[in-house]
Amino acid sequence: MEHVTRTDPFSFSVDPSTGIVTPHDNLIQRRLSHMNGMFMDQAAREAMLEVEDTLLYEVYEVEVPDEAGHLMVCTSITYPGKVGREYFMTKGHFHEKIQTAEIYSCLRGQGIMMMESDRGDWKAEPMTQGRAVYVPPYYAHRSINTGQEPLISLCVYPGGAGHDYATIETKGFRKLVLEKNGKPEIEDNPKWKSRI
Ligand code: S6P
Ligand code: ZN
Repeated sequence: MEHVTRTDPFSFSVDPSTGIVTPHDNLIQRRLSHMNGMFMDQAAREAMLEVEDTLLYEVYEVEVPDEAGHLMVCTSITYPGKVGREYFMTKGHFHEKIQTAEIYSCLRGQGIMMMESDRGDWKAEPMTQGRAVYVPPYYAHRSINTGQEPLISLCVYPGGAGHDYATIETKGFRKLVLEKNGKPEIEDNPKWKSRI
């Protein structure tokens, strides 16, 4: 893959049916094996892993300087499926510079953006084609695919924002999205630990 750092004006294409960005510089692929302890039903995850290390989500990144003033841009593609009753989702993170926001513009699919602030406030917003979600500063964010097709968004966030995965890995989100009677339902995470 061509590896460049772009400082001149440029354009790129985004295929709304696959989320593939052309040209892109990095492709991140997260599989079930990368999500240790993140799904509620550990036994269901282990049983799935014995059969296949399923691809849960991908991120196509366009490389621009990771510094204030630039805008980081990527697509986020979460595939449909469940681990036990819990829908496939991203790890979720705070930005390392916690005061930085992000926009997710949904291009395809159905899902929920779960957001939770460092103070424990939370909000779930619908993700569907043609709808955008504003993730404010101080909010961790996770995309959850509750539909039957890939959930695809174009994400834009400030250069230098960085990613803090460790907080969510150790404390979790306060709320989970689980299937109940064939529909997504928001439930308390029994393992959630307050950050305050
Ligand atoms: C980056 C932005 C997205 C996510 C992507 C994967 O700030 O929020 O591009 O990186 O949705 O999620 P995660 O939690 O594994 O980075
Ligand atoms: Zn982010």
